[in-house]
Formats: sequence, structure tokens, C-alpha cells
Amino acid sequence: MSDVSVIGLGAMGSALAAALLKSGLSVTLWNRSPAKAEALVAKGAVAAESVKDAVEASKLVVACLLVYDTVYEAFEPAKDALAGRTLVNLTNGTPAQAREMAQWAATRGADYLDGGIMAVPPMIGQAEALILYSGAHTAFEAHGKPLGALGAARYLGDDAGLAPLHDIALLTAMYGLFSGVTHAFALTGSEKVPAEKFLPMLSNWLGAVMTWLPDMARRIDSGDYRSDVVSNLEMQAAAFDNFIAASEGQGVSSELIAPMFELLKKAVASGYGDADQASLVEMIRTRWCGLLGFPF
Ligand code: FVH
Repeated sequence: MSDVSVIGLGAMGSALAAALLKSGLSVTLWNRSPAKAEALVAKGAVAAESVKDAVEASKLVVACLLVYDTVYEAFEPAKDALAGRTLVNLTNGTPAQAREMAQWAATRGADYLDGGIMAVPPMIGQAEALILYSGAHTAFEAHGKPLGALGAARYLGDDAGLAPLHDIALLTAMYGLFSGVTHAFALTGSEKVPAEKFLPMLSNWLGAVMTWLPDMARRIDSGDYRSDVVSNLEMQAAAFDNFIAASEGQGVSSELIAPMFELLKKAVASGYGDADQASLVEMIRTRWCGLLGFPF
């Protein structure tokens, strides 16, 4: 028996297995392409002949594969071996996929934890690597040592969908930031301002913008979008016209920023012209939100 079995040895699965070995745990491996196990075997891991052998080798089975369909496909020959084990699935997926997989694992008698990795492979094993978990709390508690060896483990609740929900929320925030900074670099670059010269100004500005987030969160939770507004949406929509025109005038496509302009115009047309930026969250909700208690 090993302490942990790792299924999937891509860039991330290999980093997870290496961190487990480094922490002194015994590790059994399985990957569709067996050659990827070789470097880890040289560090002390055991390569299983089949995914079923790998699952049977440990009470804790960590899967990190490309997508959820891959997980079902890979585990098909081992599904009856999961009973009495804990399956931790660190594959990127949606909340609905995580809930469905929790059911799938339960019908096979396994405890299930879904996970979201907020790190890139070189960060794994360090405190900066935040890993979100949701699902069976007893399993999270029971496997504290191996989960802690991967990074900072944060448990979000019994609902398996919570880890991917937070994972995707954080990643979409990151891509929103990438959209804005990509556009900003393209704009300054259109006048040959080197990106590295513009960078300190950009970083300081984004730091200032970050200080507005607590007020935004407070407004979203309370629904208070109209008190003490200093930058209302009507003003923002009017200014945004210039952002589009300036971009086009500088030879920069407005495709990354145009959706925000459309949303601002929709908000103004919907009677939110005097409201705060935070109210835009109401424009993109497409279903009842029980948290705030009224329909949108
Ligand atoms: N790498 C990253 O920066 C991010 C960080 C945040 C989390 N993501 C998610 O982690 C999952 C795995 O990502 P990865 O980087 O390890 O991905 P790859 O290096 O492409 O490895 C993919 C593994 O999946 C195996 N695989 C693919 N298809 C199948 C299949 N049909 N049956 C069995 N296994 C399959 C593949 O096997 P092989 O190609 O080596 O034979 C790799 O083990 C992912 O959800 C990220 O979103 C990573």
C-alpha cells in the first residue's frame, strides 16, 4: 500500500506527485502515457501497471487530468475499486460537473473532494499555491498531511461545486485583468511607449483600483448602489465612447473593451445611470439570486 495514488502525470499531476514524494509520502502513479512516470519513479514513486492497480494501492487517490470526461474515461476500468477510498479530483471543471462526479463517486462507495488549483506547476508544494477543496469534510480532515503537502489547503464546504465555483470566479477575474492590461499595453505601444516604461504607472493604478473592491463588495451584498456614488454609470458610459474612439484612432481593436461599453449602455438604459459601478453585477445575472432575495 502507498499513502497516495496520483492518476494523471501531465504538467500539474507530475508536480503534485513530486510534492507528495518530497514531503516523505509514498506514492503510486498511473498515466495513460507510461513514460511520464519515469522521472518520478527515479525519485521513489511506484508506477502501477493499470489504473485499477493504482487505485487499489492507496486509500487516497488524487486525479489531475485534462477535463472531467477524461476522468470518467480513465477511471472506467477502476470504478469498482473506489469503494472505501477518497477520490480527490483536481481536474478543472464546472460546479455542475463536480456535483455530478460527487454523485458518481458516492454510488461507488467513495468519499469525494473536488479541488481547484490556484497555482501553476512550479508553485506546487509551496505556501503560495492555494488549493480550494469542497465535498466530504471528513475526508478533507483525514487527509490533511498529503493535501497540505500540495500547497495551502482551503476547505469551502460540503457542496462539491463550491471549489470549482471559486476557482472559476478567481480565474475569470484574472482574465478580466489580462483583457484590460493587454488593451492598455497595446494603446501605449501604439505610440512606441515601451511596455516596461509604462509598467510602473500601470501597476500603481491597478493597486489604487484594488482599494475600491471592499466598497464594491459591500454594495453588492447590501444592494446599496445609489448612496454616495462618486463615478456614476452615465458618466462612465459617456467617457467610454472616448475609449473606443481613441483605441480605433490609435490602430488598436476595441474587441477586449467593447463588451464593457455595451454593458454600461444597457445599465443606463435600464435606469442605472445614477448607480455605482458595483450595480453592473445586476446586469449580468440571468437567474434568481437567493442571496439578495429579489429577482433580476
Ligand atoms: N498547468 C497549469 O498551469 C494549470 C494550473 C491550474 C490547474 N490546471 C488544471 O489541471 C489539469 C491538468 O493540467 P495539466 O497542466 O497537467 O495538463 P496536461 O499537461 O495537458 O496533462 C493532461 C493529463 O491528462 C491526461 N489525459 C488526457 N486525455 C486523456 C484520456 N483520454 N485518458 C487518460 N488520460 C488523459 C494526459 O495523459 P497523457 O497525454 O500524458 O497520456 C495528462 O496526464 C487540467 O484540468 C488543468 O485545467 C492546470
